Amino acid sequence: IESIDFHGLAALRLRVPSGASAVVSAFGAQVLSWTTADGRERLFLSERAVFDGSAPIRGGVPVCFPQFAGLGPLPKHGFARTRTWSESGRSTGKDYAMVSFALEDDAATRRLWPHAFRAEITVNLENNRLDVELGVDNTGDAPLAFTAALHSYLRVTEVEDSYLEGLYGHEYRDAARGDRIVKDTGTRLGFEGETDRVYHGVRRPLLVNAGNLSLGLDQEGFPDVVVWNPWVERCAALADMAPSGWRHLLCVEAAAVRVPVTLAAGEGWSGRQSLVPV
Ligand code: TA6
Repeated sequence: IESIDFHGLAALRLRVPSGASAVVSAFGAQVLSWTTADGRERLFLSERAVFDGSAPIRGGVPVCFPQFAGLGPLPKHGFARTRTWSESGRSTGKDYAMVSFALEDDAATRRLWPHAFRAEITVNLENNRLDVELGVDNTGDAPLAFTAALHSYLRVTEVEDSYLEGLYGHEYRDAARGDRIVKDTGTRLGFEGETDRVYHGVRRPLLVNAGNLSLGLDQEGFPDVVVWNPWVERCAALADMAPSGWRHLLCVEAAAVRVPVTLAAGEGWSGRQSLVPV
């Protein structure tokens, strides 16, 4: 584990013996790169991403907390992705490298969200997998509720040639089509236009079929899966995306969206997303 400067941001680079590596910035506690042992970058990071702290970083694994999207009064996707977190632990072993970053409430977070909390992101890199875990503790004396997501931007060669498998039979809320509730009846989900869905109650592992960038995904604690691609027009409207950026990303997010997580005073919760090359 070494400290590096990543586009002007303080970050840590994790390496393991297989040659796999990952970069995590303190800003947002965000994984910004994950290269597998075969030398392939597996995460999408926009070539126009902003790294000066004035905006969330477009790509990698942004942490959405304590609010997913615009589902409440907070800034979109909450404040965790635009705050600088503090390193709270690191360890390495024969075949893993792990770092944690923590964020606690302060005057600025309490102005937006009147709760005492401690959130922690733990990134564990192994020879052939990456695990990202979000832990949240209610450190106050009243209950709190939040929604959250690990908004992973997976790199794909061509999204139009990619498929997502494992969502058959699940219900989803289709945010790209008026928030309709739909039941998925296809064995694999292909991409032919703007896609913005929240799948509920997903307990099976998923497979992103993307040629030599294919990945298995698994999650624990997070009940929902969000699938997002902005496609041509929405991508063009995003200042921090190149016009063709949409082609090379597929967001598959481990999320707690439909039912907010409620924590009594002193209670904790955690959710994890695991990415495994196949
Ligand atoms: O996770 C999907 C989503 O909520 C979409 O609706 C889309 O807006 C995306 O996140 C990106 O949001 P951002 O604020 O990062 O532009």
